[in-house]
Amino acid sequence: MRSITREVSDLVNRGLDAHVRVAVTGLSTAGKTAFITSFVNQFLNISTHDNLPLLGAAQEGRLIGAKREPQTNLMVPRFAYDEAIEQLSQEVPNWPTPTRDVSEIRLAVKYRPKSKARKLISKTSTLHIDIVDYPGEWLLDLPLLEQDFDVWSETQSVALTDARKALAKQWLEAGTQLDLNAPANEAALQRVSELYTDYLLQCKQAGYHWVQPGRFVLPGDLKGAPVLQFFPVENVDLDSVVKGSNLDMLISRYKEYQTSVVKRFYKDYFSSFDRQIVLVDCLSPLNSGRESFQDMRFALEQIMQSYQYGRSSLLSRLFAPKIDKVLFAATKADHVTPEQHTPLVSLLQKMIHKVWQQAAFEHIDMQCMSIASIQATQAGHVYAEGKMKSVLKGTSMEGESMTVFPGSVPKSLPESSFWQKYRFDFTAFRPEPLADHQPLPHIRMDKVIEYVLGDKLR
Ligand SMILES: Nc1nc2c(ncn2[C@@H]2O[C@H](COP(=O)(O)OP(=O)(O)OP(=O)(O)O)[C@@H](O)[C@H]2O)c(=O)[nH]1
Ligand SMILES: [Mg+2]
Repeated sequence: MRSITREVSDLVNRGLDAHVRVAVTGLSTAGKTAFITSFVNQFLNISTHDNLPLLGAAQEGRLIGAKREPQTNLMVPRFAYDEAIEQLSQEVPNWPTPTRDVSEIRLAVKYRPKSKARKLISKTSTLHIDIVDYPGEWLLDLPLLEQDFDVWSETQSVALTDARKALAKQWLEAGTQLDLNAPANEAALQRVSELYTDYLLQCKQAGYHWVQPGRFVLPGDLKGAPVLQFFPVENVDLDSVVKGSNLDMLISRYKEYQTSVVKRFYKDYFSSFDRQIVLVDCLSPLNSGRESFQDMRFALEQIMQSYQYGRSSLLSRLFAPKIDKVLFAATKADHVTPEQHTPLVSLLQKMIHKVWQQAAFEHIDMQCMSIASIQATQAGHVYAEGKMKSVLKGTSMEGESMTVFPGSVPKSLPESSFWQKYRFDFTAFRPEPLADHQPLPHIRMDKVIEYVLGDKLR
C-alpha cells in the first residue's frame, strides 16, 4: 500500500495527464507520411471501430476516444493529415504527396487507466501524443560532428565508387578548375556547390541511400542558403589555409553546417523525443539489386548510431538523449504474401544486427516488425501448375486489377549468387477506395502502437 501511496503522490506531482513525443523517421519513400496518416487515423477511429484488436488498452475496452489538438511547438510545420486523407478518399484514391521536411501533429487519447495509482485519482486519463516526421537522411550527418573538413573530404573521396564517380563527373571537373587559394569568390563556390548537390541528388535518384550531407538533398527551409554551399576537396592541409581564400570559406561553411544544422537538429529535436519509430522499405532495394541493397544496409547502420548513446558517445556528450524504445518496422508488407512476413522481419533484423546488440547493452529497448500502414492488397490463393499458390490481388497505379506473386523474401542477407538468379517483382499498388467513415485498412498498426505506447496507456 505504501508504494501505491508513493506512486499516487508522484502522479499528482507530475500531473495526471501524460505527454509523449514519438518520432517517425526513415529514408525517402520509406513510408513515413503513409504511416503517420494511418497512426492518427487509427486513433481517431477507436471510439467507433474495432480497428486495433492487438492493442492491449483496446482489447480491455479502456480506450474512450481520441481527438486532434493544436501542436505546442509553433516553429514546426503541421503534418498534413487532412490533405493526406483527402487524397486517399478520392474516387480514384492517391497516395499522399511526398514530403521534404520535418512536420508535427498532436493527439489527445482519453482512456480508463488500469494502474491502481492512476485509478485512485481519476477514472479517466489523457495521453497527449506528439508525432514528429523527419527525414532519416538527417541522421546520416551525425558522423560529421566528429570530422574536421579534411577528414570529411577524405571520407567523401573514398566513397566515390566507379558508379558514383560517373555521376560526379561534372562536379569533379568544375572542382579541379577552381583555385582554392584564390580570394573567396562566392559566385564560383555557389556554381561548384550546385554541381555537387546535383551529384548527390543523382545518387539518390540512382537508388543510393548513403548520401551526405543529408540537408543537401532534403534542405527543408534552408534551400539556397550559403550554409548548404560547400563541397569536399582533396588533400586539404588545415595548417596552411590561406586566409580569405576559397578554401577558407569552404571550411567555415562546413563548420557552420556542423553547428547550426547538424548540432541544432540533435539539440532542438532529437533530444526531445521519447520514442522512435524507424521505417525501412526493405523491398525496393531487393528489387533494384545488390548495390542498392548494400547501400541501404550501410545507411541503416549509420542511422542506428544515433541510438547508441552510451555514456562516452558523441550524443551523450552533447546532451542527454532520452529515447528508451526504438521500433524498426519493415513497411509495405502488403507487397508480399503473408507467409513472407516472417522472413521480411528476419531480413530486417539481420540488416541492423550489429548495432542492435550494442543498443540492447545500453538498455534501449528495440524491436523489429513488418507492417503495412495502409494496406493496398488482399492476399489469396490460386491453383496453378498442379498446386495452390498464395498470391496478392490489388489495383495497379494505372487502375488495372492485378493478381501477382511478387516473390519470396530472403530471410537473411543475400549472398552474391542470390543476385544473379533472383529478382523481386515489386509493383506499386494504388490504395483501395476508402469506404465512408471507415478507418484505413492496415497490417499490424495495432502491434506497433502497443509496443510504442502500450505502457503509457496503462
Ligand atoms: N502498398 C503500400 N504502399 C505503401 C505503403 N506505405 C507507403 N507506400 C508506398 O510508398 C510511397 C511512399 O510513401 P510515403 O509515405 O510518401 O513515404 P515517405 O517516407 O513519407 O516519403 P518522403 O516523404 O517522400 O521521404 C507511397 O506513395 C506508396 O506508393 C503501404 O503501407 N502499402
Ligand atoms: Mg513523407
